[in-house]
Amino acid sequence: MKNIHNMEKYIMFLVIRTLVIMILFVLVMNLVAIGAMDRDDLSHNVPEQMVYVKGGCFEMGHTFRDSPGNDDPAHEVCLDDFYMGKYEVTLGEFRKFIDETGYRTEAEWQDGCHGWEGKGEKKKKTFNWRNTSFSQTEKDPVVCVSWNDTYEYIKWLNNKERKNYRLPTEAEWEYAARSGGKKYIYSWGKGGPSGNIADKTAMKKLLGKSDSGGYDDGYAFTSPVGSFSPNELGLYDMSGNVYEWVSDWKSRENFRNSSRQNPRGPEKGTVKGLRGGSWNPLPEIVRTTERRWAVPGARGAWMGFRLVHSIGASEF
Ligand SMILES: [Ca+2]
Ligand SMILES: [Ca+2]
Repeated sequence: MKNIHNMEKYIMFLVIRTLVIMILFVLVMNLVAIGAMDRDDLSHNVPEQMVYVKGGCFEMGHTFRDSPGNDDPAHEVCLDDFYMGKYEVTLGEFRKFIDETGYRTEAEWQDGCHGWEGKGEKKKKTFNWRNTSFSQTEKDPVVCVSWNDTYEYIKWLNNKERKNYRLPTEAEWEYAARSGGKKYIYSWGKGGPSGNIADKTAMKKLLGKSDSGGYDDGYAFTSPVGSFSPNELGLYDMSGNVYEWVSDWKSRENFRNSSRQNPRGPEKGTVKGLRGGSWNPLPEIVRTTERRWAVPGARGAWMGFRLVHSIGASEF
């Protein structure tokens, strides 16, 4: 009887042990699956027309010591992951917003936009996103949009698509333009240039300088987005084509004492940031660290924007 009792206890022990092993196995497999889903969500479930930008730390600002400019001093910044639009927002995309909402841009109900006429910039009441002073395709970046106009466009798009699009912060823009914070003065990296900048065609058509040599991109004004090679993150036209509005207010003091983690600029200000330069004939402004500003109501035929989308906790 004692042997039978011991045998029953042993069998019970084997059953319980097997059950415990099975439960542990199922738990571990579930945890592995959840981890894989998280990674998949971050790196592959990317919104349409956007790329996944893996966050990290980099030296923002006057890294190259080549310009005693407004990007001083260089300082370390660390960013969370985010998604960024491959392209500047196009004329065709902006037209959908206008068609659905009837929105009137600031250029249209105020005193127009700065365009190009003859050999110089000129502000005219008739210039706006539909009539920029030069011809554009639906794939060209929308221009003559103020920072305030971009705010209205993003509000409409977020409501329509139930998303969280926004303008990039200045730090996100620079980190992305430099292919994840690399020491690239221009977004095309080493070699180049490759983009729509103040080239031979621009010098000839805009300024009448027929003898100017060097790089020729073939476009005097805007070019369709994605006409040139992307940078190492798959982003097009980060240097040149059109300036891109960023979300930050300007503050030299804030840049000097910038917070290290996900800086967003000061709470208040009078002018908003613009990055990346444009087709307009000022070659130095296409540097990745170059910082420019304008009042939020400003518009020019060289100013557009690009979207980002937050991931998780960095939403704002
Ligand atoms: Ca050009
Ligand atoms: Ca650009």
